[in-house]
Amino acid sequence: MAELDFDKLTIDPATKEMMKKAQADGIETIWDRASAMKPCPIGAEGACCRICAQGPCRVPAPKKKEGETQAEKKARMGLCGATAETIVARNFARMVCSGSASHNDHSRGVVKLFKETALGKAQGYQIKDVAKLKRLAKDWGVATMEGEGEDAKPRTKEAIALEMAEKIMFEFGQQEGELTNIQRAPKKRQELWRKYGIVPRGCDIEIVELMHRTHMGVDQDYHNIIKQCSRTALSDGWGGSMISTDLQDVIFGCPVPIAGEINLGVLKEDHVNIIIHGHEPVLPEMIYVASQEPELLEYAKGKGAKGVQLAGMCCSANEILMRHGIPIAGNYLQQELAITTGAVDAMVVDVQCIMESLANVAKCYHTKLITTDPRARMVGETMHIPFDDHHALDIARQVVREAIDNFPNRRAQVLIPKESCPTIVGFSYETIQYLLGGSIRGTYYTLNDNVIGGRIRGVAGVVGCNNCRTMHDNSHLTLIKELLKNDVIVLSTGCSAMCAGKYGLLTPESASKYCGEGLAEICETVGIPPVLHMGSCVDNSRILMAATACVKAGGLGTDISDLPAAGAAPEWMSEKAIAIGQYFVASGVYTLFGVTFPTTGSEILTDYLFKGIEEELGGKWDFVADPEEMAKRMIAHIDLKRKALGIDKARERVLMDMEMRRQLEAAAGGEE
Ligand code: NFS
Ligand code: SF4
Repeated sequence: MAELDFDKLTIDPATKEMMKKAQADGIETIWDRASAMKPCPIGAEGACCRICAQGPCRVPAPKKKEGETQAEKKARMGLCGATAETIVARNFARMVCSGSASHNDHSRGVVKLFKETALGKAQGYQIKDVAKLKRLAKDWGVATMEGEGEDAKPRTKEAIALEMAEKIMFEFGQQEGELTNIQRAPKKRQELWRKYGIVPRGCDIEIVELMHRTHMGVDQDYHNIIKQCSRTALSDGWGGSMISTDLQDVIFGCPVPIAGEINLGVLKEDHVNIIIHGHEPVLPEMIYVASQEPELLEYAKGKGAKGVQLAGMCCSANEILMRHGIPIAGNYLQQELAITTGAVDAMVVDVQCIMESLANVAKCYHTKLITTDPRARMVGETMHIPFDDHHALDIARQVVREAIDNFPNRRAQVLIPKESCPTIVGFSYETIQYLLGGSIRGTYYTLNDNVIGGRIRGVAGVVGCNNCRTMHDNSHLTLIKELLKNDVIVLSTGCSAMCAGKYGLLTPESASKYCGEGLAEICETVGIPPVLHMGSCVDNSRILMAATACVKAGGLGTDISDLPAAGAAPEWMSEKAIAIGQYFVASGVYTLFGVTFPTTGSEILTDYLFKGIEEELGGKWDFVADPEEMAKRMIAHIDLKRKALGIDKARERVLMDMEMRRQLEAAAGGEE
């Protein structure tokens, strides 16, 4: 195995400790493989076309700085004549396709469950948030009352839900017209989308069309390809993802602030440990119910365990954390390491972000790797227990029983890192509205007021993955701290939110430690953390809704692109992140990615994404590997928007000196 310099790979002490254990136990992890295999430089810049069998054709960008001559440019062409622009745009488009497909397919499952729940056929589920159901019914044109005048009486929640489910399901296959949720966007934004012809017609059609257009010999105009990328990504952000978030809230309850804990230290040596890993909260909800049932707890005791400890990983973790306070074992890069503790009796997975290597790691310990989704099987799985919403609770009980049965089989030395950190999560769009505006006022105006007054300089969305090609958690944490110091409030989801939690930033107390004076004051008055955990990656739709609410509350312009706001995914790796980035850009947000950017093979295309597109849609992409520089650009952008709004009080960016940094790190409990 490779010699690894652990201090360069992660800032998380728990992760470091487990990396060392993995090495000692002879377990290969993602970092070993990363040191043995460098990324392909041509693929990394999107400059390899392999969509037909005459290729692969490689058109890497020239290394020299001065730019290319016309002759050189001509030479950079695939066999069919495809230019670097076309090739790179097509590759980018296919990432958008896959990312949007993942979210929209997740969403389809939730709609199906919603329908079955309305029909009373989904075992264990019910419609929990009736108030949200009724609010949504209005958007979807579904009546909440029946009868006329004096005789009018409320419809049952099941009747409302059933009619709504049919309407929503229809939008997946809809061939023309506009997605219903588009109407939620600011008016100006909707008009812009219509002007450019990028209002999505349905959830599926845009993905199919984009796949078609990136087939050999179809769309050969990079600008036209990116236009369809926007349309496809919007069908995710304002379509599939938004539908998922809404219906998950209706079935499982809309998140409200709740306490939780995060990092590998949440596992318990004397308990049966079950990790739920993946993305769809559908089965995890029932596993949560099953894990609390007295019979199963008795059964666990019979096997010598003190109880059952459920913990989440990746976005499934965010979902059950923010609804039930179930602790999180870690973010994306910690999945192999969780098993390495030797204490995980079952790792239950569904879809997305699940490393295939888990099968090998699980075999080295006693861990049962249980796949639950017929769409995502693993050759090395211990068993497959397919989820079925008609028998969800029974299936969940079976899963928990499998884990309990495995408790006596632990064989390796168990070593659980001590690190875990308390968090307050569950800041849905509705909760933020309530906390800031109160139920009477019911708008985001208080937030706007503080932005206008300058106590809050701006709003940042910091989201997305971990990536083994960059130091684990470092960019998230550095970026977030810089933003807070400069009075920029942070909205976070996905693995980034988990990172914030691990270093203590999801507690109200952290505000006085990390924030500039203005932001600290607001957080203390309202009693919120300076980083608001808004959920999983499909819940980035909550950020779109929050941004829209800011626009509608008044005083900060008339479109999302007017807001002093920016978004970032400093450690992204997944295609879903690209889809999310594209729908944020198309919604008018300046969006920065770290690590690497997949279009650098074409200067012209990259230029368009980083500059030209802003003239059309008001948002644009950017790429910065260094998180401090990223913060600087986000803040500069926020200041620019403040200026345009005429609310630019002279404010200096606070630069952290070494001493401040040391103090912060000591406070966060980091090792460095
Ligand atoms: Ni988002 Fe969630 Fe994490 Fe990235 Fe994967 S878990 S959906 S894709 S890695 S943030
Ligand atoms: Fe090469 Fe054109 Fe085929 Fe792509 S489509 S592999 S550029 S010949």
